[in-house]
Amino acid sequence: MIIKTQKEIPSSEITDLTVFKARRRFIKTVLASVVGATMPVWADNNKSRTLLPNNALVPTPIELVKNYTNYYEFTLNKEDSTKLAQNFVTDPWSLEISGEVEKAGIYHLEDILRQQTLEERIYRFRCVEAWSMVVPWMGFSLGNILKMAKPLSTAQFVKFTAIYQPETMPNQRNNVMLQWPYVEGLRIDEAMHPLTMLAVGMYGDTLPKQNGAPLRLVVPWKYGFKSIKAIVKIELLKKAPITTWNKSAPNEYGFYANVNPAVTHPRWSQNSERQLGSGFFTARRQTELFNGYSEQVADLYRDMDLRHFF
Ligand SMILES: Nc1nc2c(c(=O)[nH]1)N[C@H]1C(S)=C(S)[C@@H](COP(=O)(O)O)O[C@H]1N2
Ligand SMILES: [Mo]
Repeated sequence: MIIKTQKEIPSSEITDLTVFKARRRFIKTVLASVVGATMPVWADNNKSRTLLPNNALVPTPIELVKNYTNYYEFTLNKEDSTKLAQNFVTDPWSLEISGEVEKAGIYHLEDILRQQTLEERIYRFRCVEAWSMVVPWMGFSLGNILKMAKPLSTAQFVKFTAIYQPETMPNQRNNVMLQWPYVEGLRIDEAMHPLTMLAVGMYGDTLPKQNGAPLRLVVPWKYGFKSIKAIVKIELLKKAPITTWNKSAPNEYGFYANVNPAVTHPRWSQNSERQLGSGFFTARRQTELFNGYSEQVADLYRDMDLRHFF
């Protein structure tokens, strides 16, 4: 199935983000591994861009980002998923897009990638457990592929479902920890927001398996658990989906999960965060409302009580 080439984000929508042309190397490395080496479309595609916020974020060292992950299908231990995820099968991979859309379909990841302009975006990433990092992701706006499916006016929410692969995922096999598969959701305007991306790479390379290969969501103004890994299905819905963490502990994990220092989690103050890679004696960072992306996203919530809709 062929997806129409998407337009780049109009610059009016990324006002305070500076656009840079990314190095060619990014596309080549990512696509050689994701799509296979014989993809002339990509070799000649030099449209990849870097979106850098003005304050020029410094990425967290890659070794930390790769070896300190939350991937509960494999383990509760942040170090062990690096090894445990290596048997996980990511190729071939298809993505179903269905629900309240005109054009539902099942797409090979390769076909999707062939039609997308990959961008590098350096985003802050804040886990609800009060640690944070800065990651240079490679990917494209989620809105690009939602528009391609032509959402109906009845599409109010988006549900994301991660893969169910119990052969390689111990906690699925043993049916422990959470209800599987992992499910997340966004409101349609959040999903269409230009900051919301689907990532296929990071640090100029393919996404490591433990970081959510081959396709994950990244929503930089929300707590990390919203950024679901290993997505196989995206459904547009009339009503809010039931999501994994919200269902498992509704008093702790709201559907919105916007980063907000004023809304305290029962087990963690959300006032400040430990920055991965900073020295032991370095001061914690003061957590910012919407993880520092207020200017871009505050409008989405202008009439909402964020304490109630946490
Ligand atoms: N499928 C799936 N997606 C997931 C998770 C998970 O356990 N399974 N963990 C979430 C949590 S709690 C966080 S903080 C981020 C972690 O992303 P990272 O491991 O790449 O840092 O992924 C999120 N996405
Ligand atoms: Mo998290």
